[in-house]
Amino acid sequence: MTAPQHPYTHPALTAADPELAALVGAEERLQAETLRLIPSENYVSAAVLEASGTVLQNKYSEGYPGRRYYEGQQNIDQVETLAVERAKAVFGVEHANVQPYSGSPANLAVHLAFAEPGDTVMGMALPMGGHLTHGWGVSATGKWFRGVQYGVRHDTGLIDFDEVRELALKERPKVIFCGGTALPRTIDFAAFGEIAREAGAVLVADIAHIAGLVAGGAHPSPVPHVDVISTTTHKTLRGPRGAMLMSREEHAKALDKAVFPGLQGGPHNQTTAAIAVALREASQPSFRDYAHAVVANAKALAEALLARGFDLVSGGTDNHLILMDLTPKQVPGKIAAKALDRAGLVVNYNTVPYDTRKPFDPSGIRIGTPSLTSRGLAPEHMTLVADWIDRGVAAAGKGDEQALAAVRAEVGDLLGAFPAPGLPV
Ligand code: DSN
Repeated sequence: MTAPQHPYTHPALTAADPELAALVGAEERLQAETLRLIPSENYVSAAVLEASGTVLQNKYSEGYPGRRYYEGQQNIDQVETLAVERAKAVFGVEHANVQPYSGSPANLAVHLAFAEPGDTVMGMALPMGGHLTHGWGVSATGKWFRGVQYGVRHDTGLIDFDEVRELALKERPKVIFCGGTALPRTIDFAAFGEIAREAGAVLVADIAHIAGLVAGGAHPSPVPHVDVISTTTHKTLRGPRGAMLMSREEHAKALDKAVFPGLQGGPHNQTTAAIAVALREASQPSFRDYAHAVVANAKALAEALLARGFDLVSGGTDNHLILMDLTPKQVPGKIAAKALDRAGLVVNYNTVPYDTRKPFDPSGIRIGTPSLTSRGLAPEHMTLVADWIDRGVAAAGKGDEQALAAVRAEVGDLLGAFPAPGLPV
């Protein structure tokens, strides 16, 4: 395996805190030398990285542009306005709030805007591919609100819209969430829209996973069908760790009030700046190519995995994500994920719908193609990636560390030719 040199590019940090600088350097090497397959992760550009490490960090800005509780906002107001205007242009929405600290507070803000504590909210069950913050019991959204959950069909792994409609009409939730964290298929926003209108609910599309695909035209947009869009900015959108809420003008005030002062204090201006940069990148023609390449890679990888006998939830993928049930391979998800990590393939273990195992030791693993596409890997490389996963899972079952080391060497060899954005070379 080639061992590329990664000299520290953080001289002040290295001088002030060598221990911490060494950890940052080690993480840079890890991200350079491993194939990162976690579908919610990515590599930001050097420009996004620089924007998020600026003196904007030093400024308090409670409020919104032109309506702040602190002076000295001459530049910050323009930064936030730039981010907002770019979000509106990229996603074709009337209103954008770029202040939520991350996806979980963004979704809590949506609850705050449209429901009272104790009200019923509806989302996809976490073990079916939904998100904690869509009313799942262990989250504040499930403790302070009454969460009811829909799932996917056992036989197809797809959402059953008859079930969703029946539940919505029976429970009359104030808010319905669609979207999630382990959904390999296109979300039918139009079908959710019809149901939400019939039930009198506010429909929220959580597009955190697919925001970059929507921006790049590789997944249908929720805009004509939903009331609110919630998204993180750091997954397929390739921005900093942050979030946005978007809507038509009629919901702007409620959302803004819920984010600040409802839930948060001062926005993280350095993150707002980096979101603005990421949105500028997402508006370029090359980002459309990126979004479509993410999907092409995922489809090629799914085909190659199916050819090797893997059981994919819903039989494949339409987007960036593949959910694999390893039950037929007789290797638990956690054991497979940890072995693949030792082989230089970074994945996460995950429940699969109707999992008979526990969430902390489930049957599946979840993989995705956003990061490897950012490095320039193409469909022709996906046979190799599937082969490594196949060998890694087989080695996990046998405890064959030599086989894992062999895969790791091959991964390093290939990745040497595909430097990751934003990392020192
Ligand atoms: N962001 C989610 C994911 O990894 O998909 C978890 O909250």
